[in-house]
Parts: sequence; structure tokens; C-alpha cells
Amino acid sequence: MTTTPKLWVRLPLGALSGLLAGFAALAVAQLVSAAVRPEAGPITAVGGAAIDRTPTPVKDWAIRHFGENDKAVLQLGIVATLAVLALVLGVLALRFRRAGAAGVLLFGVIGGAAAVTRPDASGFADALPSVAGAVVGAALLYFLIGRLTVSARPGRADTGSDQAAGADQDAGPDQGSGPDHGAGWDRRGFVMAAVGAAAASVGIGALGRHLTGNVSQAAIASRKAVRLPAPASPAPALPAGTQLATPGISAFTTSNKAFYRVDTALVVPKVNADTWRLRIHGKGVSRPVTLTFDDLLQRELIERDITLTCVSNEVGGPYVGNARWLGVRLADVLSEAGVRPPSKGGPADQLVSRSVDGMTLGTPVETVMDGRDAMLVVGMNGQPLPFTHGFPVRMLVPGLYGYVSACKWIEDIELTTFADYDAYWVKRDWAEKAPIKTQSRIDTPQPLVRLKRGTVMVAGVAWAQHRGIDRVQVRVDDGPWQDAELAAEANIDTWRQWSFAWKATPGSHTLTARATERGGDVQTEKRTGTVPDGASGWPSVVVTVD
Ligand SMILES: Nc1nc2c(c(=O)[nH]1)N[C@H]1C(S)=C(S)[C@@H](COP(=O)(O)O)O[C@H]1N2
Ligand SMILES: [Mo]
Repeated sequence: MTTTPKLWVRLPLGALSGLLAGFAALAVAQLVSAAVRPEAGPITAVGGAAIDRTPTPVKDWAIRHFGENDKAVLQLGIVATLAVLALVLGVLALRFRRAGAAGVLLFGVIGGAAAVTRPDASGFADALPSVAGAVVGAALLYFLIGRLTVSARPGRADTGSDQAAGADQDAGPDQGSGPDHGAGWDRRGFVMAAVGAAAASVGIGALGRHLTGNVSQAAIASRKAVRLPAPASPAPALPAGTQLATPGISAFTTSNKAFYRVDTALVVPKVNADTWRLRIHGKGVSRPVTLTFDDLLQRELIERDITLTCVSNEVGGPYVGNARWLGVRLADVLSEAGVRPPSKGGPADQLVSRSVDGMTLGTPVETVMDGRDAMLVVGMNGQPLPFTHGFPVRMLVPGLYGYVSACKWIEDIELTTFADYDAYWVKRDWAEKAPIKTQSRIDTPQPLVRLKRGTVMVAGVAWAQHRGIDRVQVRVDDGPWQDAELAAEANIDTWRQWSFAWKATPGSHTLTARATERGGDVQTEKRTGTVPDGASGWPSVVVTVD
């Protein structure tokens, strides 16, 4: 007969076995992923697959609510889910030992499948981390549960001592049933195996982290070694008065640290500039070319102030930033490869850029080649690109939302047509073409603050990239629109600051702003959400004046 510890001991020990097995599986997966590809680890792979399959409204909501923590939240969610599943499998294994172990293997298969089907997967090897982890986890669970259900020696009946509450504690049934193991379970074996497995997992996981860290070290060293050449065409000095002195207004130039980050990368790609290549090929490319990072640095570099905006930016939102970018004119590189825009008879109307992590972005060839400063960017505010912003090279096209232009960690440019290919976000309900909508933002006062009566400076930024801002107006409650004072314009591709001296009177007031782009089109009042081609509507804040 088989006897086991009492239920209230068994259940937690089963659950603990499940947790230990899950932990061991992840540790082994981490170690193996260091040898295969850091991004092939189960959490990164499953997280990436989850991001790709998340319905657009949910993803948009996550970006808006968790902001740049959206990925940390997702990873935490995956770990928490795995922990719960591990607990359940551990308890299940008490009753069905093989099924429990098979359950762990099944998760390995799911993780492996997620890894192999990632767009940046390098082949079936990407399944190895998950599968190897699951095999170890399953074996450990099988073994641990075995310690909880040891057959009693023949002829020895259950002493019944575990009917006494608490009898399972230190001096439990083992005591009365023999020195090595008893009419129950192999307590010593279980404790030793559990402690040993936990310790080994910590060690293996730490080693794995260390080794995956080494993979990034080479990329980090390659970034440190970059010396950005001086631009052949420097950015014109900012005109005096581009930056207003009003406290609370956004800095005209957003620092690299403060610059918003939006992407689907669970692990920031660490690309080694020394081995990086950019391939340009496709329809109408008569001279396909592969460029190295040094090839780009040796070309004529241009430097420009350009404001980038995310299509997921709500009215008044934070996903807009302005930087001084250094790079190569993309149109020149394309021309050399033989590319002609559709208006000059070129067969391709879409440029698809692809990143090392498999993201695809589709940009109109006509826009890239119409004379604006579309760039292959190598520098941001005087520094090599930060890893989070696309090191070593990203694309940037003034006037277009990021998702249709600003490919980070770019490695491939393919000329094709909009009819033939839908890029990543286009497959997920976002518009095929997305010029940035004219927008304004009130930076100060902040919503719902209390102010003192008298003169209050209302100030913010407005943008209509590649068209320019000609006017910003402010309205108090339902009063008339009044012109704000515009700061100097740096160029039509950047945002422009504005301020308005308001004679604040006691009470609750709504301040609303609207911008007018060059040519006279006024920012629309019509409120739309971010999907499919960017939010519209006037920004407003409600304040109380004492
Ligand atoms: N490889 C890659 N490039 C990408 C993205 C991405 O998810 N992956 N997101 C795009 C989007 S939606 C925007 S708004 C910009 C944001 O650039 P930033 O993070 O440097 O501000 O990058 C674009 N380039
Ligand atoms: Mo975006």
C-alpha cells in the first residue's frame, strides 16, 4: 500500500514541487538561451508572441496606461501566470504524477513553438531553451512528487500516527516508522532534493544571466567605440527665442533620457555596430547594396532638428519628442541603388524597413524621396543612438508617425508596393499611410491645479511636421479664441512653443488650445481615438482659480 503525508501537508508540498520545477525550467532555459539566442528564452518568446496577438485596442490601452512600463507589466504577468500554472501542476501531480510532468513538458512545447515562430527566430534551435528547461522541470517534478509518495514496506501498516494533528511536523510519522523512510514519504529525500534543486536553479539562472550579458557586452563596447564624424551639413543654429522661459513648458530639445520610447521589443536589441549590415533590395533596385556602419559614417552626414510623434499619442499625451538627429540622407542612398519614386516611373510605392527583431514598417517611397530630410540616423543629440532608440541605425522621416517611418535597429530595406505587402501595424488595423496630424498640447498649467487669481502663463507646444505652425489660439471657457504668442520657429519639421498670458479670475475654468498649420488649416475640433491614424481634437485643461 502507498501512504502519503496528510492532505494539508501534501498540497503545499505538491504546489512547492510545481514551483521548484517551474523555477528550474526557467533557469535552465535562461542558460540554454545564452548559447542559442537571448531572445529565444521562453518569457521573451511568449511575451513577444502575446504582444503580436494582442488586439489593437488592448495594446493601445496598454501603451497609454502603463506607458513605457507596458513591457515590465507584461513580463510580470507572464511570470505570475506561470507561477500559478506551476502550483496547479504540482498539486495535480500528487494525484497524477505522469500527467503533472507531462504538463510541464507541454509548456515547454508551447514556449518552443512561440520561439520558433517569432519573426526574428533563427530556426528550430530557438525552441531549445524552452524544451530543455521543460525536460529538466518535468523530471524534477516527477522526482519530487515521488518523494511524497513512497511505498511503505510490505507488512507495515500505516501507524495511523498522522491522524494526530501536527504529527507531520519535525517528529512526524517517520519517527515511529523507521529511521530511513517510513510508512509515508521520504521526507529527507524531499527536503534534500527541494533545497538542492532550488540552489542549483539559482546558480544556473545566475550563470545564464551572466552569459546572456556577455552577448550584449560586445554591442555595448561597439557603441562606446563610435566616434561620430562632424556633419557635412550641420543643423542651423536654433534662432533666438525658440525656447520660451515659461516655467513648466517642455524643453525645445528633448534629452535622450527623457525621449519617449514606444516599441514591441521585450528585450532591447543589443546590436553590434561592427557586424551590423543594412541590405537594400527589391522592386526597381537596379543596384542592390549592403552597407556597414562605417560605410554610413564615411558618407556625407546631415544633422537636423526633427520632432517625432507616435500615432498612439492621445490629445495632450507624452509620446512626442524633439531631437537633433545625425545621419545619411536616405533618398541619396536609394538613388544610388537605382530607386526612382513612382512619380518618376519607379515600380515600387512602398519602402518596407525591417528591424533585427522582425518589426516591419511601410513608408511611401514618394515621401522619402520628395526632398524632405528622411534619414538613416546614426546620432541623437550628439550621441550615438541609445540602444532603446535603435542603435546602431534607425530611420526617420519628418512628417510621418513613427510606426510608418522610424524603424529602430533597422537591418533591411525592401522596395515593394502597398498592394503587395502589409507591414506589422497595418495588419493590426492601423492605417497604411499616416502623416502626422496637426496637434497642440498645453504643458502648463497642469490639469486640475489650483491657481491664484491674476496673470497665469498658459503655455505649450504645437506641431504639424513638414507643414509648420503659423498660429496657436487659446480659449477660456466659452469665450473668444485669443492668439497666443508663438516662439521662434526652428524649422517646419519641429514643434513650436507658444504662450498666452491669461488674466485668471476666481472660479473653475476650462482652457482650450488649437493650432493652425501653414496654409491656414485649423486643427480639427473633431475628437477621434488613436486608431487608425492618430488622435485628433483640441487639448483642454480644467483649473480652479482662488
Ligand atoms: N524595430 C522597431 N522600430 C520601431 C518600433 C518598434 O516597435 N520596433 N516602433 C515605432 C513606433 S510606433 C514609434 S512611435 C517610434 C518610436 O521611437 P522612439 O522609441 O525612439 O521614440 O519607433 C518606431 N520604430
Ligand atoms: Mo508609434
